[in-house]
Amino acid sequence: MQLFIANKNYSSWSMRPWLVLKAFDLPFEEVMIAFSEQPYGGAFKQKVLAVNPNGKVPVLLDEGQLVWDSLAICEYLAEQYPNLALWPVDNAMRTRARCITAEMHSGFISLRNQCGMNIRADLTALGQKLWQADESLRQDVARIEQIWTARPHPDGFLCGDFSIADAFYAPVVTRFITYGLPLSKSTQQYMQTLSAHPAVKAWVADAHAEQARVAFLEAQL
Ligand SMILES: N[C@@H](CCC(=O)N[C@@H](CS)C(=O)NCC(=O)O)C(=O)O
Repeated sequence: MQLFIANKNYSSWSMRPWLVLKAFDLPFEEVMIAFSEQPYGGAFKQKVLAVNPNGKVPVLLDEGQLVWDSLAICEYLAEQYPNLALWPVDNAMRTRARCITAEMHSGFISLRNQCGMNIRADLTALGQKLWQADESLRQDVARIEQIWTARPHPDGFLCGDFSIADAFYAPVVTRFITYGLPLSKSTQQYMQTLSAHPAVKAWVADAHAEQARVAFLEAQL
């Protein structure tokens, strides 16, 4: 399998299926298509379009089978590897994992728009301003905290063992760190648990090692 992704510092959608592949030790080759200076255009767009007609990453290529969109990729992997618990085994837990993953995939627009992923940056000053000014951001964070607090064990993952659901919330953890948002003790504990997962550590280390600074993805201070 080949997983096409963009810069690890910025590409939150790429992070999600990459974490799933890594966490479950699935065999794959990572193909990085770096963002260009033109917003989602230039050489980046040309290279992505050569693989994926929808022009976005992440995209998975598995022996000629093209799978695009982070959630479809994770569902595909869960089907391809039914013996691995990419989704929780327990029925109720699996349903919850699917619901909170779908909620992340289609929601939290304020958090996503206002606090773009930027693992290397320290944007705590901006985070404080946004927190004061934007009620919809505060509402997004409150809902995420509610979801995270409902995890079965305080020192565990969202639905038991690490699953697709945790992969979907991992970029949120990096955003909460970058923007220094005020968070409950329980939320901080989950952030520590997820940040200590080897797959998350590997992605974050790679993001720090990247050199490219992409102006249009940097916050306008
Ligand atoms: N819903 C898609 C979103 C993918 C997405 O927006 N990817 C960004 C990079 S993080 C991209 O390729 N953007 C290019 C564009 O919007 O033209 C998914 O879940 O994979």
